[in-house]
Amino acid sequence: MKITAIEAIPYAIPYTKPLKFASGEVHTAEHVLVRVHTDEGLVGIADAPPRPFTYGETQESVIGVIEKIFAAQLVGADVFARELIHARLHRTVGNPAAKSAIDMALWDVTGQALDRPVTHLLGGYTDRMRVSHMLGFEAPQRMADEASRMRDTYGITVFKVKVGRRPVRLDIDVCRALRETLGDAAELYVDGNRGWTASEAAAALREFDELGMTLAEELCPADDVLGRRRLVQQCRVPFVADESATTSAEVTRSLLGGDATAVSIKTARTGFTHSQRVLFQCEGMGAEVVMGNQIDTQLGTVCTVAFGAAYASSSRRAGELSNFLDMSDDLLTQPLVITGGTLAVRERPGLGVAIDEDKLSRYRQDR
Ligand code: MUC
Ligand code: MG
Repeated sequence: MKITAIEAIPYAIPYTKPLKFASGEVHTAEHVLVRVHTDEGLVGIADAPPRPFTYGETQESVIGVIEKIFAAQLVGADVFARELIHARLHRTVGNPAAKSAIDMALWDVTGQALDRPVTHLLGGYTDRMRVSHMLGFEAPQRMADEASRMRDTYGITVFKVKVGRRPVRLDIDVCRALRETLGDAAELYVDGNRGWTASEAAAALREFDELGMTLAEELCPADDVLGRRRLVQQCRVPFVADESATTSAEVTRSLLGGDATAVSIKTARTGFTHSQRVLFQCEGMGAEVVMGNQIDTQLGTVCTVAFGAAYASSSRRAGELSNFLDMSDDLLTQPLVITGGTLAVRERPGLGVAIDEDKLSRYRQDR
């Protein structure tokens, strides 16, 4: 089966509540829907969320690289020749969201062609994941109220708390309010998006220990090499590399260099193919993984849960699967449902999802 065309469609859907964190804020999902067409009539889909503040991609760059470079390299290629396709994509540096969307859309086609869900093709370990909800910057009481609402409405009991503000006390107060409101039954962990210096983060770690935080992610920049290494040595819980380790080579450097002891895997930036490589590498090196959220839509979230549920090691911890709840609308015909604090995989061929064409017409920005 051959690739005949790749569409890159820009669209914008506002958030009902913006997500704010140390490296940026997102008010509108300005993403790119990628559709890979084949000569057998099957069409694979995936979402590309540009994150200029982390990887330098924009909606325009995702569309540009797909239309000007990747389409010309891939049209005519065999859908199943995954290594050859990746070798061609690899000739261009960077552009992780654009490459990942193409990769996942091709897996979608493969699943449809074999009449099997992608999650089964990847590994088929389990049919659902526990959900972790990410709480963006707000005042302590508002964040505690949001967490209580998520617990009462969806049964979510795991929360990732965005930290990295100054003074450090601001975020300590938030974590304390969350612990007081949710009690010991809730799992809480923190993500600093490189907002603090290593010494600010070290002071915060001591308080986080008392509050029972279970993971610490990107509290200071990994480029502050020695400071970060000292911080990781002091950390009593797994220290997660997210944006500082986005390729398997970076993961190796990060784990061997003492920049981190655990890794966040985001299908939005490593697709399924490179997420597999990172996951197997982490298993081999004895590092835990967390399925992260790149502020994903429902389509992005379907991909995260399809991958996370496929393996024992990626489904052990709760996955970050709920940020789509803050979007005012979505493109899927059938919405995702979180119940009992879990999200189920789609048990249909491919990714098992379809785009609502009326909604796409409403939100697309190229017509
Ligand atoms: C995270 O884990 O850092 C914030 C920006 C982004 O790309 O992902 C998020 C969440
Ligand atoms: Mg992070």
